[in-house]
Amino acid sequence: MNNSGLTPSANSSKHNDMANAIRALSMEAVQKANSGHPGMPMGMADVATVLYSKFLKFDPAKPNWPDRDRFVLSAGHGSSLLYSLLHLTGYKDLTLDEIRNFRQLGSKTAGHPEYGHADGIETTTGPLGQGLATAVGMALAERMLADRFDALVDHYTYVIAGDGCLMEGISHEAISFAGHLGLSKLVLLWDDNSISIDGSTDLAVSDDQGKRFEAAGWDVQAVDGHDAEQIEKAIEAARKTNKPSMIACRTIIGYGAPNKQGTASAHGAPLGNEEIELTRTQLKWPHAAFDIPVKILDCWRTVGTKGARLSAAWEESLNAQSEEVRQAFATGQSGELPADFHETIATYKQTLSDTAPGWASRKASQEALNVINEHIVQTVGGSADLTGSNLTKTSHMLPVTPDDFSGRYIYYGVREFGMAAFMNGIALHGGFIPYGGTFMVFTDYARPAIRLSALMGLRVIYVMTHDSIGLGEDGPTHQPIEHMASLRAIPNLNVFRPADAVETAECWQLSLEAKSTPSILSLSRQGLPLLRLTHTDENLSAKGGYELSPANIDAKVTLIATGSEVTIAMEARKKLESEGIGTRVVSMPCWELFDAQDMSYKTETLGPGTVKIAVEAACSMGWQKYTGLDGGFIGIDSFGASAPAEDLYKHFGITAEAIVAAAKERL
Ligand SMILES: Cc1ncc(C[n+]2csc(CCOP(=O)(O)OP(=O)(O)O)c2C)c(N)n1
Ligand SMILES: [Mg+2]
Repeated sequence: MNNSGLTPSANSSKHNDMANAIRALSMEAVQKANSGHPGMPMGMADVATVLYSKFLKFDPAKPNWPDRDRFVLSAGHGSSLLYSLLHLTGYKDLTLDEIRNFRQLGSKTAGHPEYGHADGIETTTGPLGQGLATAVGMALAERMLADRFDALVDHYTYVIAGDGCLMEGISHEAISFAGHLGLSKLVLLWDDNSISIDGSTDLAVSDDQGKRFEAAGWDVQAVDGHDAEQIEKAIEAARKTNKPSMIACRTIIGYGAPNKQGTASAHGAPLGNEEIELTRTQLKWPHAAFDIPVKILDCWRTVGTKGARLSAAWEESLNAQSEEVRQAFATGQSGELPADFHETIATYKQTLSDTAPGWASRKASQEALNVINEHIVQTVGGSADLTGSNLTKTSHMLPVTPDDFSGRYIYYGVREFGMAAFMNGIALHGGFIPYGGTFMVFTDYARPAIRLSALMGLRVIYVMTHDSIGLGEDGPTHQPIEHMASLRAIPNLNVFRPADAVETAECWQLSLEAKSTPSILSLSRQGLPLLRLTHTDENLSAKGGYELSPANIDAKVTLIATGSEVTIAMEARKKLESEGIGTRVVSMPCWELFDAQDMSYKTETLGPGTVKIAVEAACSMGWQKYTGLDGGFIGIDSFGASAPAEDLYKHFGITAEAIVAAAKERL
């Protein structure tokens, strides 16, 4: 079977048995589900066996032990590799029944690894390349937390990535950023099998991956990915370098399946019963399906129990810390906010209502952050090269640099997708609350990772400024139109568009309090007058929408607006009321929170029996759920244009006059 010159027989029989247990479980689970990817787990079984048995620091009995090594299966289609490892090493969640139930409804063994379904799954993977970028975020968080708690944090981040992960554009952002920061405790094991779905990778790619990584500042090695000794030596060396490490593991996809190995046919389909029998013979694995002989299972369980000693030692070092240090560490891990956080924001809101600043909401965000970052030490800010525009950096924040990880501000560079995935990794790692900014229009560049923040239920806060044609001269490439609607379409994502400085503070509070929901803060470039002149301690944005201004006379019209257009709605209200048409204004900073209110609150707030006009400098999609088919919409359903903001608002008809006309038309 050494059709590529590999010498697996040189491995110890114990190693071969352990690796074959992974191969067997993986091919059998895929066969039983009649779907899945046997090739990658079978090809990487030797590498995974060496990694888990010789290096990975983990304790299945304490799966969330903060100082465990992180293992990320970036090639998420190979999920059965991870499930096999978790089962074999003794994670309680991953019973043999779960393996048998691979890919079935309600099982913990979904088609791709899903964060939160079972202990030991450190992140959701499947969208290729993102796992690698998420792992970079984890490795960065490790360095930063180690800087703060050096006696308590010292672990590695290991990634298995395939050809697909390395072809994806985000791999460039991830590799480049990790190399720049010198994340030396990041070890990437590349499943170098030269096969992807369409066939040989040389159909589409001819990069010299080693040179590519080297150019980005990584240490690079290459090994026979079926030779346990070579793998072990390479990982050993990788752990010692002062650079992130990539080990190209030359493997045969579907290793052991005589007719399918080394070909794309092993990638993503069951091998078939006949081929499975031939594989058993070839691997000298005579055991029945899902039967792991006790002796081999024992070897694996011994690997699993080794970690207990390490996690206990870690507990001891935790207990040896001062009460203050333990408390600080625990707070970071729990992600709880200070008990007086609401009060702090309320006090700050009072000063806003008193002084009525006319800040752009991006500026209001920075001012809120001045209060927040002072109060919550876990926040870590950043921007994708738009710090001065996003206003994400507060005065006392020092940058994170390759030589100093004590800072709280990350210059992510022009890497929006990377930034979002790194923030997912930081949030998953624990100890920090990441927020990061770019222009709202470039949520498109970050979207796949925003989607995973939402799917995983992570507290990641996206500070998205320049949120409409109100940004002016930069023109239509920079002016978001469909972005609010497209982001609102993502489940479990709170999309906030605050109207003034008070609402901005409230939306920041809500973003931080939402421990399992990411948030988008959609913020204006242009100045906005303060509308909330009467202070209340209550966070009015918490209900998503509320009556900002009642009608002075019998209400005939309800204007529902968000962000910068609330000001315009307030102007229109004044005009309508001066003509004897009672008009209410509802500010709606967050659809998702409004939708979660009870029906009577929603109906009442939307003004039953009144003419409803929605106002938002974005596309109309979705607004009819509040206005009804007979309601009106003032916004923009085309691309914008390059001109001063004021001219654009007039040109596209987002004006108080247009609102008045739309209301009157319907009365
Ligand atoms: C972003 C993204 N694009 C496409 C896919 C579909 N897909 C799953 S695996 C795969 C090929 C991956 O090739 P490789 O990483 O070499 O895996 P191998 O075939 O070696 O297991 C593709 C295109 C995906 N999961 N994610
Ligand atoms: Mg491949």
